Amino acid sequence: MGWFQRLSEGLKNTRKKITGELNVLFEIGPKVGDEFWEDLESTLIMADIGAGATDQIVTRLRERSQREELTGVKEVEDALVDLMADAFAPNDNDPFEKNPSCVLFVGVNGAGKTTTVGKLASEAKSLGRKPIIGSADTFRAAAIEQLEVWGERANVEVIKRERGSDPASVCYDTLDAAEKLGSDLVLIDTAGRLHTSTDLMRELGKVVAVTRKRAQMPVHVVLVLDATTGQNGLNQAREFKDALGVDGVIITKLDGTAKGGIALAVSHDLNLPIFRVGVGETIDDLKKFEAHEFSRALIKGEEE
Ligand SMILES: Nc1nc2c(ncn2[C@@H]2O[C@H](COP(=O)(O)OP(=O)(O)OP(=O)(O)O)[C@@H](O)[C@H]2O)c(=O)[nH]1
Ligand SMILES: [Mg+2]
Repeated sequence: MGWFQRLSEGLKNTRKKITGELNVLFEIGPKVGDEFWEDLESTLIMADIGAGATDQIVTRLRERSQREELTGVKEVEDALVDLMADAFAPNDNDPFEKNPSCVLFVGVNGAGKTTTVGKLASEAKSLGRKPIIGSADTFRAAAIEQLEVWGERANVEVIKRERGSDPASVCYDTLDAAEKLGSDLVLIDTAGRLHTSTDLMRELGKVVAVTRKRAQMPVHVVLVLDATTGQNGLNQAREFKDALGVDGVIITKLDGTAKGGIALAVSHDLNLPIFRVGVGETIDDLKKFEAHEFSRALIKGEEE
């Protein structure tokens, strides 16, 4: 199955939520006026894409429909896909394409941080880069072992200390090792924590600050968000962004959820680029995010 098909299959449940309504709406077409636009607005809001993005999309679609006299189902649908893609924050600063680059992965418990680090290490390796992994989750039982399994799968070295060590020291060690080995991509896993836990967020702030100070390469903070958490993901993103200055997000578990629309709410409302999306648990199930492709999979489910 090609990538678009996998994304489209993953977004099936989110799409179902939208297209039932949309198909009825599009059959009638924008010629019915206010009612059409109001119904379109509530359909998009129901799909978790948020009031801000919805308002921008519907206002622009309405203008365009009037200006270009769009009435056909396909025309309106294509314009909706375009405008939805435009509502995402631009993604022109991908830390995984920079060389060299150090990335700290943060997020709530179970979001998919460790898995994502493994997938990215493998991707970087296959592109001929020299990644290295740091295990700064020194808190959760078996976190280090889990990361080592990913390191083996990706054939990438994992720098660690015993459980309970200071996570900032692991970041130090990892950067030391990266310099010695000539690594050009440093991927650091951190312990999951609730965005509402002030102490743990402060600790993470310290880890980020120490890493920035020590690193000779640019340091980026990437938030990993589980799509299935829906609207709560928006709160998580806001808190992590405020506390740490997040550079962008990776949305995991888009496979199967009906809440995939949250990707747009987070990106639009908080002006955060989406760097990657996860659609499964295996090493190849992570791909670069493309706004147009995503929007098309969400609305139409088929390739152009
Ligand atoms: N279906 C699906 N599962 C995923 C995806 N990404 C991660 N997972 C699963 O989510 C679960 C948690 O993943 P982890 O990588 O351990 O999450 P974490 O954020 O490191 O968790 P903590 O370290 O406990 O905070 C695992 O069972 C993963 O296989 C994805 O894109 N799709
Ligand atoms: Mg983890």
